[in-house]
Amino acid sequence: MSYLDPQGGGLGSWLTATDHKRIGLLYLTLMTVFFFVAVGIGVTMRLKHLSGGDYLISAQTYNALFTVHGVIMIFLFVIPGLPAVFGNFFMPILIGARDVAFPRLNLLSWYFFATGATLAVLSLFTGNGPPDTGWTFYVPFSIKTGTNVSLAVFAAFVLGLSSILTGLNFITTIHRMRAPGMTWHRMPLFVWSLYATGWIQVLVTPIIGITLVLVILERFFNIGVFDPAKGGDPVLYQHMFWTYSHPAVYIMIVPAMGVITEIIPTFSRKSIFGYKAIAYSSIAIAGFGSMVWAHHMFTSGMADTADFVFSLLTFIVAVPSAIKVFNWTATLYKGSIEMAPAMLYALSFVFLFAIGGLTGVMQGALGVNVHLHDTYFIVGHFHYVMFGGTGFAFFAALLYWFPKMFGKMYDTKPAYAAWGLMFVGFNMLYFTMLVLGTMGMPRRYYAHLPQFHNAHLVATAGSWLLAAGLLVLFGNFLYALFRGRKAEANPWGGITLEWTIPSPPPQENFAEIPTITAGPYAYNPGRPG
Ligand code: HEM
Ligand SMILES: [Cu+2]
Repeated sequence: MSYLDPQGGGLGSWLTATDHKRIGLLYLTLMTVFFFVAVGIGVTMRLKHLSGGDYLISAQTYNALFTVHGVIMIFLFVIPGLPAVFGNFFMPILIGARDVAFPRLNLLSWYFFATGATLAVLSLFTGNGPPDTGWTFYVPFSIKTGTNVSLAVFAAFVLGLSSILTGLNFITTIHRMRAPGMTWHRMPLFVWSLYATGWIQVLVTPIIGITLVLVILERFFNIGVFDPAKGGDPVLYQHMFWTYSHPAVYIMIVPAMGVITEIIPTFSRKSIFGYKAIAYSSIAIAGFGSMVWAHHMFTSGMADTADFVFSLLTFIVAVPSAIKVFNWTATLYKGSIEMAPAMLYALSFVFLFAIGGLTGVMQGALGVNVHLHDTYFIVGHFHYVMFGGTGFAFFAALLYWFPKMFGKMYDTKPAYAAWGLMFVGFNMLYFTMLVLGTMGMPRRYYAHLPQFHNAHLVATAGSWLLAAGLLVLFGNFLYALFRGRKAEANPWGGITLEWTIPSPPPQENFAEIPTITAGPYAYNPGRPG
């Protein structure tokens, strides 16, 4: 019996599910809905820029839209996305376990997620208007504005609890529940990436929790931690915010790199090049990534020494990422490459993430940063990283694992067409933003000067192609769910554990817990896998 078969009670059996696979799907469902809402908001913001002046929506609405768009995309999609959906579904299977260490805690994480999401939505319709601070909730504006900031901040706080519980659960599971013979160095690299991510989630998320609680206390009781009029310090807020939020970008990107590391060997029919370097570079990124937060604050006021140290550390954290790119390329070299849709998205990840990473290194340079700070360049950069990186990895993961998760095959032709639309639209939209930024177009501006208008038109047209591509991609998945032909156990010829069990997986994953005798990517016997 597969995990999808009804266990009595229909919807009720899903909402009380403790099976890690069902919980993964609960996250996927909710997340997809929010993702499309936020895409709709993004497209609306772009429509506004069809005119340089007053058009379609008011300036105050624009402020609310970019806040809500950012909050949903960051806190409800890219941060939780890969661990909550694919980590939950596949990590136990990849280590040969029947579930995570604490299945009921896992369900509780989902409820925290759903509650946080609901509160975020409520913040739009209650109080004095939707929050208009931007997703960073910077003080002093966030303590002065009359809009519904307290509820939005509280929503983010509850989402943080969800993230911490997932991290704890994964770390414990990976330590305690590996199948016999699965040593640390025989663990699939996606599992390594989730392990590194788990530590970031557990160690830094409490910091944002405290920060957000302080904002609420400041709003209700004027305690004066951040308010300079009372002896507080607004720059302290930025330090606390980024001490979490920079490492949070590694909560997004490290599991994405893990996904890519599973896909590339499968479609190159080669074992991964430099297994240990990839495993330990995840840990290195988690470590160094936690020490670079103040590169968001070069223009906020710090001592020259501090500026220098944070700039240097920012350059250093690029090294472990570069190691991975090198190892992926070396894996492809002389591989017998099959350009399946999942592989195409995975390779696009490498390309788009490289642009995101390089533009990040540019901003790590002090002089360049002063010029680019708070321009569209920043918006272009983080969309390359988060959307081109984590987003494309999310789609690659869906294309790779969809047959396993649902037991259905999708049509590859629309998947290729979706890729074409998305790839062209994406670069039209965000590369143009990089150019606009260097020309001096500030971010979060409602209106723009005439000299920026043509570029804005290109970006807006790009947003249409991108959105069309997303609709084709997800339409194809929906169609496959209902009409797709039955998937085999191993449609891509993968050799990690999930491909050894039926599609969709049986309720307890394995009839018999496997015994592991080799590394996870032993495509070339005789060589160390
Ligand atoms: C079709 C897809 C998308 C479109 C058309 C779009 C468009 C936009 C636009 C126009 C802005 C406002 C720029 C400004 O005024 O400064 C923005 C901001 C933002 N977007 Fe997107 N976006 C899309 C997808 C995404 C995705 C997938 C993510 C995350 C993975 C994301 C994360 C953000 C964030 C964090 C902000 C910053 C909000 C702020 O500055 O406070 N976006 N986006
Ligand atoms: Cu950062």
